[in-house]
Amino acid sequence: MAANLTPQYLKAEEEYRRSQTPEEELKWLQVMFAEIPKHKASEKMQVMLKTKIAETKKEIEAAKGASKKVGKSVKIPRQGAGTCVIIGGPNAGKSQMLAFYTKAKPEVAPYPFTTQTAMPGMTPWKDVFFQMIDTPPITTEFFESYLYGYIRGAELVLLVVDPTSDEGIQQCQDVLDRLQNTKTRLAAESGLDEDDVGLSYTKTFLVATHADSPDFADAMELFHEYCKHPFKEFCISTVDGTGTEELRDAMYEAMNVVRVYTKQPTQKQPDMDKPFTLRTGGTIEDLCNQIHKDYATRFKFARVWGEGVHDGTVVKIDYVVHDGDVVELNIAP
Ligand SMILES: Nc1nc2c(ncn2[C@@H]2O[C@H](COP(=O)(O)OP(=O)(O)O)[C@@H](O)[C@H]2O)c(=O)[nH]1
Ligand SMILES: [Mg+2]
Repeated sequence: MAANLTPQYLKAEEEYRRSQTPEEELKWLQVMFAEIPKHKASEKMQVMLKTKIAETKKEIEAAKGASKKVGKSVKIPRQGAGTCVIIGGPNAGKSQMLAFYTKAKPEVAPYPFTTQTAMPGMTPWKDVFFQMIDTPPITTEFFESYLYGYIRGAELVLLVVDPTSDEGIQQCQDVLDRLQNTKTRLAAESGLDEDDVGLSYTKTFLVATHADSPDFADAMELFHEYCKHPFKEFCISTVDGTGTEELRDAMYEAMNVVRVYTKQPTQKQPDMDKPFTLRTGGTIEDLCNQIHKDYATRFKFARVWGEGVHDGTVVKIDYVVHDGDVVELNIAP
């Protein structure tokens, strides 16, 4: 877009995209509107934001009047460096992936609809963890509407397919069709639609399971013939481990975070086994906010050891941290 968008705007846009309630949406839309540069190039965007704000206010009002919906929406709190949602048709190998990467114990079975509710687990990557969520299958007849919220809120979606099964390829296409015309879509990269801020795209990997099968190569050829998709592709086997570490690295990379190690001014050595994770581009202020709600206001200065600076350099609160930085926060009592 031609408009020069501020980091604050981009951050609000990211939060808006991942909002789970209309109230959250309204809050971030208002920040976006306040932050958008008010000039000719952004006029269309300003109008779109105003309309969206009005619509969202109406939606909130309407919801107040109506009695509370009782769906079996399962709210899963975000944990760790980021979230990766596993979706796909029946029997694609979704639950087995969760069981492989995490300590969660989902039911794994060679018949469909074994998984009826979403289940989270934490997967390790070096010294941090990120979250993975297994979900019920998506078919032409069956779709849990809370999945929209999970997909929007996630850093990454894994669309899982078993290309070696008779129905696997069609079932994967069914999932793609199902999300095709909704406001929550799968894409090669996350973002909002340039012409409609209500339309969100979540970064997706296509994950083909059963790479241990002797039929796998032929099956993939057939898959590519029938199923066109724009996603980065991974071939894995949760039986012999093929491709699983490459996928783990790529999942972590998609979380788009940096690790920061903190130390107290009185400490000689930092806490090297418990890093904080901040979104790439995050600042000392973001770190303060993660640790304590009034650290940012009591902040005096920080010292940083790491890639971007000489050891122990004194920095201000807007310093952008790098992966692996050690930060000593000096906070007023
Ligand atoms: N050989 C092989 N079998 C797998 C693989 N992934 C899953 N399976 C099997 O495929 C069946 C369906 O797996 P499951 O994870 O329950 O599928 P879901 O319905 O997508 O959750 C189970 O019998 C799994 O053991 C894999 O990579 N290789
Ligand atoms: Mg399952």
